Amino acid sequence: MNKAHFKEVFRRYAGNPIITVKDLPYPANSVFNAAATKVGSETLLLMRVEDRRGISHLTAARSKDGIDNWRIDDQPTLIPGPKSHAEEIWGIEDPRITFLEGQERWAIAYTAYSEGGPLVCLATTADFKCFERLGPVMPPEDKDAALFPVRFAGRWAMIHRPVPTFPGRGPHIWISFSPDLKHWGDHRILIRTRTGGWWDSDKIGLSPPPLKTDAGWLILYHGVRTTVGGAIYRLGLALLDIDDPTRVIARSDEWVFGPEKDYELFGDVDKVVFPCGWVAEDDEVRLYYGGADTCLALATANLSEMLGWLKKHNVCAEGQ
Ligand code: BMA
Repeated sequence: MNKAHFKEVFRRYAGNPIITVKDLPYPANSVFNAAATKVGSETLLLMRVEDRRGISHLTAARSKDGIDNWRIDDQPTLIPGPKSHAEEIWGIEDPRITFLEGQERWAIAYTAYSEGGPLVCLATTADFKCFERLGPVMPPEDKDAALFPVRFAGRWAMIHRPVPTFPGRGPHIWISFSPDLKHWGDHRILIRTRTGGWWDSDKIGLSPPPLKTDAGWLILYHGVRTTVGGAIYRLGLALLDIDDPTRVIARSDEWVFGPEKDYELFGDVDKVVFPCGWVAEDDEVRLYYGGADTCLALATANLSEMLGWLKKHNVCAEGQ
């Protein structure tokens, strides 16, 4: 289909990028890949900021409408603590926030860049000022993790993306379960990378946390294809059964969103759209994404349109 005739499901905010390194109150290299949540009536972003050594930390930004007038913390909000948390030696990256129902706390799943490679860590907070670290919950290499907001038969569930040492088949998206957020097991593959020429044939990973809808858990994931011009990071949709999140009931054939604008095409890493957070209010979803590993941008979509598009593009007749 001609690109020009594709009806955009996600519509870019005309004022993009919404936050760049020039908006930070201290010097840094880049600001991108932010988690998002509502705190009271405000939208909070927990942004990945890469400093001028190349090490990332997380900084909070708050806005009344989730679009502009962002108030950014004067100092980094959560900094790597390699003295007590050795796994954070080369920084903390790409957070995803989930409000845990019944706990009155948010959980943050983030990537710690350890000497053994990137791994998944969890922390919780009640105010985005004090954080309680649970430490590493998945060994390297593993990233792109987020929790579901509810328990399934008494267990928490987490989506993540381990990288296999087994050659030939790309890294898949996995799901694991835990009684206490600390000890994880019952690991299984949830969504596989495709093969050959597909847009998501080299690697895939969860983007924002799963979103509860009447049709099931809506999943937005990034898919990577490596070309002679470098890797292209695009986004696809999937749907999981509401009671059994190990069951994939829909997955899109096409990508639903990809790099097209200059702030997505050119930056520290070209041709990347990388969301780590979305906020749903009634039928409207605001998606916050990193553009080319350099800035933060916003796109909006209607939940009903996303689900309608996924139904039309679903490759799962029965599960996967
Ligand atoms: C992924 C992560 C993201 C980054 C993306 C593109 O592996 O490291 O933080 O945005 O690559 O460089």
